Amino acid sequence: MKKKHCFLLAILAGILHFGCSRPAEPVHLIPQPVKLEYTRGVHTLSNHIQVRFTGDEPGMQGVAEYLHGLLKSAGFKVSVESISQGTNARRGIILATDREMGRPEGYLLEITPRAIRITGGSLQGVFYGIQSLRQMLPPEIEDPAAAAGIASIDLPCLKIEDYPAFEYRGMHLDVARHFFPLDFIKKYIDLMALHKMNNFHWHLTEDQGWRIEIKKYPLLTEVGAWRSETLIGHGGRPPFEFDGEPYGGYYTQDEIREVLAYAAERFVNVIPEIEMPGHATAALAAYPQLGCTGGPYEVITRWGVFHDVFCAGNEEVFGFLEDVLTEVAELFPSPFIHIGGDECPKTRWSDCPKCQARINEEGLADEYELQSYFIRRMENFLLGLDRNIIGWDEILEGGLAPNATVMSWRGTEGGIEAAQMGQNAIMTPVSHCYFDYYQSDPETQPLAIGGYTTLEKVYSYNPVPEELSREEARHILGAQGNVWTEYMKTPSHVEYMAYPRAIALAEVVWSPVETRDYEDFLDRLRMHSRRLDAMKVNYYSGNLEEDAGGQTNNQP
Ligand code: TNX
Repeated sequence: MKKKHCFLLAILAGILHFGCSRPAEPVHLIPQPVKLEYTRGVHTLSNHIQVRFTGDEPGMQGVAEYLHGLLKSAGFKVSVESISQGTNARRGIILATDREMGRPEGYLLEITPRAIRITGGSLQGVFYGIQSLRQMLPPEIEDPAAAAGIASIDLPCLKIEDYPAFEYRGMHLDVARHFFPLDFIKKYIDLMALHKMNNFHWHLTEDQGWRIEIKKYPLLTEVGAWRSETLIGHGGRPPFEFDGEPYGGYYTQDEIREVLAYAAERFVNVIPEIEMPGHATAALAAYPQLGCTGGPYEVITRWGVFHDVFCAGNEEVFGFLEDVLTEVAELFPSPFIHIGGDECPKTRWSDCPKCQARINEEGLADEYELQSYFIRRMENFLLGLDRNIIGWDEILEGGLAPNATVMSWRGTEGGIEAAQMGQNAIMTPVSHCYFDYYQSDPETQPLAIGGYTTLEKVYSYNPVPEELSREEARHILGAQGNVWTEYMKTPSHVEYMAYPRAIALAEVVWSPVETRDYEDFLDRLRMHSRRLDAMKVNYYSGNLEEDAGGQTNNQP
């Protein structure tokens, strides 16, 4: 070849290498970022990637290592190095924080032909920038076996400016009606993080099982974590049919610490829920003296609301719950602890001399005020441990505890009432946020509790009720999807019910309401589903199959 041609070819190769004009696939992110602008060029990630982080930021090394882990599973060689603040690094993936940004969860992500720069309002913001980058990498990176063949990845140059609409972006999981293994809890948390969700509400105690080890009260798990059998089919009315199989399980405190460490690496706060005064039969089966009648009680084997609850007149009950909450608070760093408060029948209290004596001594009007007395006492105790309570919206009845956050589930009214009183609320109304409800024609679906909440309906949700003024609306912290598991026995069934509805909710709580566009969301979700496939998530796929009319071949 002539010298001149070689020279031209070298220039051409140079242009290609620096990617000044090569097109790359547009990105499809969920949740949709606040601002995304494509710039000229392509950034090519290939064999050796340098991750550089500002060294004097505590915790940044952990975030850099997390990114290292992601890229390593793509099969790349990665080095991680610390640089001092203010160093003008020009190549590699550069992680930094800028507290001046004023939005701790926000980030800027800039991809140029030479560098990828992620600047977060805090480490959490950097982490969310990394999640956006993760969603730009091929889905195979989620599955190390498939990722081995990736030689290089072309990313379009762009600039993203992003931050969440709401500070509370939650998913809940009931591990009491059915119990789920530790690995699945971690996967559930990782999926939350992928979609920039930040609060995992872990529903740990119920009538049908107590699932957290409490050192001071071993019978809670020796007795309370096990039921003799489980209802078959839908448990509306008798006659009931049972499977005759003992069922149970619980998490040790070490296992819980393992989950908390995993969640902390992903900036997911874990809120434990210890139910009181109702939904507590499993605890009563272990320690019958804590109920009004003294028992005997059995761990419940079917679904519903049950009459035996913690006695509100017995001091031993408060001592017991304070001990339990002390261990819980030692384990969980969460600023919030959920104390339940829902569906507490007042029948036993009406007939109980101790409860009636308490009503008299405290000058309470009725059993509703007795429930409020109960919750306020627990709130006071937890405030002493520097924690705030969250309770289901029934905690408004008989008077709201003064620092409580209300989880509005029976509708939006509870949240509206709390916000109008100047107290915080998290929206989780059955109408839009119950992922145990049918998501498509029940004829085509596995047995569920009832209801009908499609993906589109979840996507249409606006957590701020119209009734609120701007000032009151500030008390709406965000929203949460609830996954009650009466009718879900396996992790794959939980995934089938939770996904993709949880992804729609993730966009509702993160992206500005003005950017909401269901068709566009579906297009992005179709692309995104390849990542879910690589992560082996058993999401319901009926929404993604054009003209399928809700029919899908996949099942739990
Ligand atoms: C109501 S939501 C409950 C749960 C059930 C759920 C089923 C709430 C605070 N209580 O105990 O599992 O309905 O959808």
